[in-house]
Amino acid sequence: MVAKTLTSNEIDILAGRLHNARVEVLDIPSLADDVEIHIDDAYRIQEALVSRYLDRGHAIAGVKLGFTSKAKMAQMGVSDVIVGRLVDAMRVDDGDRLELQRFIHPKIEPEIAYRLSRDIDLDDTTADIESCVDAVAPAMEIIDSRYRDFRFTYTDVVADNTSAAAYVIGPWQSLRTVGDLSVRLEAGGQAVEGSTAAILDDPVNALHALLDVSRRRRIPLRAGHVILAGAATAAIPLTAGVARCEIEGLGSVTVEAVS
Ligand code: OOG
Ligand code: MG
Repeated sequence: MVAKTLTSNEIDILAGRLHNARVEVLDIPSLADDVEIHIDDAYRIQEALVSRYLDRGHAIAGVKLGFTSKAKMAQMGVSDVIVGRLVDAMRVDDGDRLELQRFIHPKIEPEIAYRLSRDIDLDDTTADIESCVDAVAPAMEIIDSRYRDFRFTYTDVVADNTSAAAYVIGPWQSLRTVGDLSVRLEAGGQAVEGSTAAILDDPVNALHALLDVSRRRRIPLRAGHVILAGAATAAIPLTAGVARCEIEGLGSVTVEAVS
């Protein structure tokens, strides 16, 4: 069955449900339980959801990719890359504290961050995203699906701004190849290890995937934006204590989760 296009009013109501879930720290059932959502409308809901941050004086700080690793795709039962927006309110400084009460059921994952040094013209078919990136850093993302038990469909998670909740960036360094570096994340007494090669074989490929999705979904890519390339391993639950991610040759990044 083909999902019918939702009206602006319906888009707004669904974005409102996700917004309230975040603000009230109360999970909701899958939107797909009530309504069939086309992927185009899922990105419209995401935009309406993010605009609620902007209405409150926040600014877009960047973009994030999701499901760029086989481990994440398997963990979440999906099979395609997704893109969400990062807002300044989600940023935590390296080493800072993060209040767990803000979140429903947070998980943390190791990421590679890139920094855009120039605006990208989405209509320029010759645009070269690699030449518009000037720095790379170890990073961690805190994801917090607004859906009960992290159970969602592909369109659900796009609508929910790809579970984006918080992120922390380690020391920026000039751009270099980060194709196959070992990654270790420790949080809440658990540890996961992997390689940056799990990110589409090389995180640089996430930049190309991002440009492709951004063109189709009209997601602006601007100088100064942070790009999270997608988790290198499965996510682990974030509980009180220090979470730390170390990436070979890039150093480490930490956050202290407090209850
Ligand atoms: C969706 C977010 C996925 C990643 O790096 O793959 C993501 C989720 O797992 O809830 O951020
Ligand atoms: Mg992520």
